Amino acid sequence: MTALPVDLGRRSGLADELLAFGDPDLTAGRVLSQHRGRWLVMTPGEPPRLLPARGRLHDSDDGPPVTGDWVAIDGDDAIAAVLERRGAVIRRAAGSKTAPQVLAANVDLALVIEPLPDPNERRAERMVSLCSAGEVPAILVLTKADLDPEADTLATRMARALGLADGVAISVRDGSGLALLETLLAPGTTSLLLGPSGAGKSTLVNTLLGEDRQATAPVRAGDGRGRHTTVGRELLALPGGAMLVDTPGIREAGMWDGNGGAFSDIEELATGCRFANCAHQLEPGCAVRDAIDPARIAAWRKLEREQAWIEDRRAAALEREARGRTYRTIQRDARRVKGDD
Ligand SMILES: Nc1nc2c(ncn2[C@@H]2O[C@H](COP(=O)(O)OP(=O)(O)OP(=O)(O)O)[C@@H](O)[C@H]2O)c(=O)[nH]1
Ligand SMILES: [Mg+2]
Ligand SMILES: [Zn+2]
Repeated sequence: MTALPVDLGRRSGLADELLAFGDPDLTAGRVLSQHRGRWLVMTPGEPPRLLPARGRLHDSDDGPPVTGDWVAIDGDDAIAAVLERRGAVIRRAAGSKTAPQVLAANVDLALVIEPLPDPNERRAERMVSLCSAGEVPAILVLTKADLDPEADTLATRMARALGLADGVAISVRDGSGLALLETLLAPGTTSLLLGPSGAGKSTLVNTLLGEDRQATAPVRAGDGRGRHTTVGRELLALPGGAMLVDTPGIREAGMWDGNGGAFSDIEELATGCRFANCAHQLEPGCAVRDAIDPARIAAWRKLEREQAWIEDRRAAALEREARGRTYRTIQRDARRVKGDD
């Protein structure tokens, strides 16, 4: 039986990247999903395999491999290196003040998902900030368009307010918007679904796949919230040759690397404010206040404050680490003097 040629997404210069490691046994693969200390990795022409990663990867600055990573696999079938991440969406790890979490790597396009009839523009805005910070272009996708007759207008208006090039309203029930969305998922590219639980991410994935691969569940009757049905991030190949990452519903999307210019509308107008540090509240001569939705200005301010807070935390953690290192060096030198190292 000949294996089907599997497209794992485009990656220019892959062969050279591998050669640069200087180990002729290395082969390239792509991480489909993560499983407690093992990664499901696909190499072209072979079924996916669960592989361990070399210990040093766990402590590296980039952290262990994540879904979407291109990795180098060594002769012993272990992940030896993570290749440069081109486009990654990173948040502050839930419950941590000082650790990042890469949600997915090598992402060409993020689909910021909000469900109709009650999409949350502020939540979408935060997602767009994380995407921009990771140099991942984003589009807005409003799901469950069958529940709102104004879906298309709303998608266009909200996308514009968020500074995005595209906003699409889709429904898997009546099929609206799906053909348009599929044109945005180009063969060889990797797209990432980002949105709250119950928004219909996995239902969309199944529809695009043409099979019920991902588990889905109705939202709760009382408050319409999702049930966190999807628990891991998974890279899947669509029939048209595009790749898509299904993700668990996001509860928290803490800032990590700034808003990446997601508020360029505010920042551009702000050059016309009388005061350089204008917060666009009550300052005289403000060029932003009358031009931008007050809720967006408030959101910008909130994210700026959050970013400043996380940067303080990160700086403090680095300092602690540096102190710890100095202390360890002193201990080691002391041991050397005693001759037991
Ligand atoms: N009316 C309507 N309901 C939809 C549509 N798409 C999905 N749903 C429903 O929304 C509910 C949640 O769908 P899921 O696909 O499980 O949502 P999810 O975003 O994957 O949720 P998590 O995995 O928990 O993050 C299911 O009951 C779906 O049938 C749609 O286009 N219209
Ligand atoms: Mg799901
Ligand atoms: Zn101002």
